[in-house]
Amino acid sequence: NIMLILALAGCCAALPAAAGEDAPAPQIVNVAGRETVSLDGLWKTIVDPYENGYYDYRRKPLKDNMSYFADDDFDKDRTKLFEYNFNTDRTLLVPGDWNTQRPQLYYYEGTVWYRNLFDYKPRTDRRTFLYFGAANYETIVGLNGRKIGKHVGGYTPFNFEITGKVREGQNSLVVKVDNKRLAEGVPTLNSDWWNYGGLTRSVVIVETPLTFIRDYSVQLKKGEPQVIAGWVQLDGAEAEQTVTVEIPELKISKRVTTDANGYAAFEVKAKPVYWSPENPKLYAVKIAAETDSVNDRIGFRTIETRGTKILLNGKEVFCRGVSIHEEAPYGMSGRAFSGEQARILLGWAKEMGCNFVRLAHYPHNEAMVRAAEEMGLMVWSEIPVYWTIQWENPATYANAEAQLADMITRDKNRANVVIWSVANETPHGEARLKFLRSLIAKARGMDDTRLVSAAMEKTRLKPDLLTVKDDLADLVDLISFNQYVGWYDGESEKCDRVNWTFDLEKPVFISEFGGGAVYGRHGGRTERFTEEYMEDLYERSVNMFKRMPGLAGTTPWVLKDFRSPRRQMVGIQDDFNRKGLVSDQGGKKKAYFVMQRWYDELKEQYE
Ligand code: GCB
Repeated sequence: NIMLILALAGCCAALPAAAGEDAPAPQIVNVAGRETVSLDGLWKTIVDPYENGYYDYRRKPLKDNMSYFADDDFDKDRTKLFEYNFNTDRTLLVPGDWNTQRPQLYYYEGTVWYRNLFDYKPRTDRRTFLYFGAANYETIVGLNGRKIGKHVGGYTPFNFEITGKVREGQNSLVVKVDNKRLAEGVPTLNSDWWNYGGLTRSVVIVETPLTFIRDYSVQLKKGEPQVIAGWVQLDGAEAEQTVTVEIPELKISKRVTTDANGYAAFEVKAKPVYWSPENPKLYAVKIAAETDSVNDRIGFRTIETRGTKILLNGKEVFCRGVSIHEEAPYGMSGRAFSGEQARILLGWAKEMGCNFVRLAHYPHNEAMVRAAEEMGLMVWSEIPVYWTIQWENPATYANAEAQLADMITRDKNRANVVIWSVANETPHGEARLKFLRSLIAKARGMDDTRLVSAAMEKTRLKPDLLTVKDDLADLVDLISFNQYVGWYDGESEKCDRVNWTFDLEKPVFISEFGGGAVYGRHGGRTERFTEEYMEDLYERSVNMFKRMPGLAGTTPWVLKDFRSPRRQMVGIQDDFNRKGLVSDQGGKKKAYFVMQRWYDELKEQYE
């Protein structure tokens, strides 16, 4: 049947490249602990809203040598027609979002091309990878005129192997970053934070031995706090090697042999001093194979729930937290990426009395998690499954699961990370439950040592009696939910009237509450957007929490005012969600001190 053959041929021609062909290589962990060459700095850029450098005028993808990946220009041969030129175009700093670097890009959602010319000297005894801390949202990478891979998702790291593709002398690295929001994306079209685009985290070249230690897990064994357990994963032809896991301070030197897949698991008895907010103890750990070795600093602790309590190292703990967006402090604004920025943000949390932070609503940069670990802050880490994801779309699920897996892969050795969260304020329903059930299973399958949660929503039983009624609550370890009594739900006095009841025996965790105020704007306690309203709301909220059965933690929304396109009121919001306890310029609002006083009390009570 000729028609059928033609139809099939047509269909196949239109099929995207086989899955996996241009997918990133498996994630390399602890990149900071390896031989790297930074590609950070000023990159040449081309702003390309119509994707002219990628599609022809029939909207068919251009061949590499016709696209901007070719990195040709008019200066090379002035008899040829070129309508782009990286050399004469403008620059952007990497890492960094483009929105806050160039006024014309403030609201921009689309493609920007980045180019970096770098010199390199390949070595026959080394493999070479290109590692991106994150780029928002879809990234297509080209090297020396050829596309080498693609990644989707704005907040997780990815790396491509360029061994044999990177050449001696000058190399042209061209990256197409597109932050268009997509209905099928994770997050989807709608959210409440700025869609910062660009190469938002560092880009580095990672050099490894031919067979190298790609990944490892070194943590306390589930249920056995006197046993350190884990595994090592080699990558390369010499898969079978002797590997030693050394923790000199604990006098541990454990030898294992990797199998034909380069994998070995281990267990060793140990009596570490446990990591805790009061004593964020980390140990120097060295993983040494025959062909490679990696150093890290790793802490050990247990986290579990018993009834309505959260136990850290077997002891009841109240999570005195705050939610944080990954945005730079002091009006530097834009996406945060550095350890310095992390220490300022986390310093405000510490000063408020926190022992915990909720890193909302996506995985933050690794420097943030590591700074929190050193400063004694437990972490709730989440993926951007937010509001209305396409629950029935298998590609959306695969995307969400990949982001979850990459988050866990990157941060599984961080003792301070105690909660993986899979969703925020998602609408009830069968498809959603199935989607989230699979994500939860994935998280537990990869890591059985931590708690799994989701930020759910409240349900009203009677006008003044509230609860959480969500099938998801059965699947997660906490009854964690966002509630805005006194802001979206009534006036602040409502906090005095409502009571809460929960039918599950699990710790209750308020993952969000609060309201907005402009720093320095004053008025009566019932006038919205004044510091007095916000202070009053926080005082009443705290009183309400004191009556809440099983409460084990709170992370008010939010540490700092953050940019959001949903917040348009001029003179008050000016594109900022004003629920920060600290203003975007670093001013502490009155409500900050309400939290500080309460957290001081709680510290006394629990320590
Ligand atoms: C929420 C969301 C958070 C918003 C916040 C708000 O429930 O989880 O992302 O920013 O409310 O301010 O409305």
